[in-house]
Amino acid sequence: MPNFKNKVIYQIYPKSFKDTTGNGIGDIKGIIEKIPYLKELGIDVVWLNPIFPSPQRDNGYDVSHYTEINPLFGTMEDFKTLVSELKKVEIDIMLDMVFNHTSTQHEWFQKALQGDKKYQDYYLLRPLKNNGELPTNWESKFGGPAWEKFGKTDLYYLHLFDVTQADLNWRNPDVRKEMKNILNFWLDKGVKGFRFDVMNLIGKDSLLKDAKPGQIDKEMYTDRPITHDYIRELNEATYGLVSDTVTVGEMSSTTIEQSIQYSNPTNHELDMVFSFHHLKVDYENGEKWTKIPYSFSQLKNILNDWQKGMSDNEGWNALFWNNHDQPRALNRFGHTGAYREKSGKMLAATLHLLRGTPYIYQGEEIGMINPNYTDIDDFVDVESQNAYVNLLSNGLPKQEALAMIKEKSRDNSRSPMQWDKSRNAGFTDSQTPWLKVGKSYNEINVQDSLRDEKSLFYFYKKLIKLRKEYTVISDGVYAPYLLAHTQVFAYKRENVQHELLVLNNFFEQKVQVVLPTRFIEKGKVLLSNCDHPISLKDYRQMSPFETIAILIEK
Ligand code: TEU
Repeated sequence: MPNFKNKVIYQIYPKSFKDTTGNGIGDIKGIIEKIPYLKELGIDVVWLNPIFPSPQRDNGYDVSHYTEINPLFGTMEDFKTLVSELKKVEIDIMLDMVFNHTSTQHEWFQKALQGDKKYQDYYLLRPLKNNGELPTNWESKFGGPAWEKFGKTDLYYLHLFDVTQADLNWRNPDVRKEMKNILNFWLDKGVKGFRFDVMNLIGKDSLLKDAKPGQIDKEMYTDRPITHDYIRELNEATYGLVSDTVTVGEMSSTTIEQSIQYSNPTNHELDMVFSFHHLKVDYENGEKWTKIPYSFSQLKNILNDWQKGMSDNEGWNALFWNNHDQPRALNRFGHTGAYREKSGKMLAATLHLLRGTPYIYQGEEIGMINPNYTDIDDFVDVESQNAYVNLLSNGLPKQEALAMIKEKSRDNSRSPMQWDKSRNAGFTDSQTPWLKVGKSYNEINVQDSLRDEKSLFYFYKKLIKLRKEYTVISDGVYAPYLLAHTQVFAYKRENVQHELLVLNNFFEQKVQVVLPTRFIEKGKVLLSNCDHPISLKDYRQMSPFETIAILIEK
């Protein structure tokens, strides 16, 4: 079995994990301090969001140097200590490689600006059209056009994200060589994993064309065929040569078919992919800055399609509810009141028992919820700030625009980790953390979670352990069950030794269910989030947000 199937990956947002210097910003020493906590949870790999030098316009996704450590977070010595201390407890480290674009502060872009032709060919520079329009009609994902004037020249550079994030020209072999050198630099430092940011956007066509009326512009640069060649090239020159590496590509608006290609082992590209369709089920007409309740049937159908599609074709999913770009899953699909922990357990079981490699985003394991900021100035994310301005200029009243940002902002997940009940939740000694601590830290914190053996934390710990004990969880095939049910998400997993049935009630209402006779007769309860013992013979009804996993030994 490949190395990544029975692993669980924990995502750390370094800026918000633990501050040891008192400057209000988390750091590498803070992560080192918390290694015993990670060990207690039982995870195998730690993914760190970008820790490289960066002007932090997009919190490190605007990299200005790929082989150094941002002094904000510490030194290269600190990093080496982190790697070796993690190694002592058998945890590997995964770095976040932002290879689609660099910061405009990067030396390459700066040299290009000064007229150096070699570096100008590192970026996507184009003249205006004959009619004076921008080179293409593409929009930046953070709002506004995707082109910006290139210094004093007549050219424009492409930036699919912020204006300070200039897209790289992967058609240039020198750019690809730089990327390989960077990966090998980190592999030599003992790094075992890479998360590749928006990896399906790197391969642009040689001729960049307008989206036609009615066409979505992202089709013009997403999943272009050449992308697969570039990834294979990286694989064969870098991580593919090192044993036990784990790679995941973040794929923006991708398809199942493409993701099979990216992750099928015979293609030598990546181990797995992040896709986002299941987290757009509360977007009205695909638009993020809207506010509607999520569609359960859509959520279930998307997850089922991806599970089946990938399972039937040897693709591999990265499984996640949360990350640094998403509001907290409990606010979207669970409950933030009385059923917070119970619904958290249900969401955790739903995800960890699916086919794929689960990711836990810091704080998810203690049931953190959105920070409930009340002022627009509490939000710092560039995307949120841009969106607020746009919403206002579209005529939305201030209160409504704020309500929208509160619900959808990426800062919802970026608020500091809640360690204990002390000031600023034990995250920092500074008066002013870089982003405010969530209002809930008196009720939701690591200290309390560790004291209660029934807490969500220990439920996650159990799920991680089960994955290592049962290959049906790490490697079994997936099949849907009760697909048309309006309240329950259920599925089966199977391999030569076991059959596993998983039922999840996504609602606060109780619900009747009928178990297959085979499971009533031969099954044993492997996992449940109910306090009382369960008799499968009398099992007819699921309580609010209940999860149950039933195992049959073949
Ligand atoms: O995100 C890529 C992406 O397409 C998003 O998920 C996007 O940030 C979000 O949906 C906007 O609503 C990656 C990183 O995860 C993100 O933090 C960066 O801002 C982005 O790339 C640019 O590097």
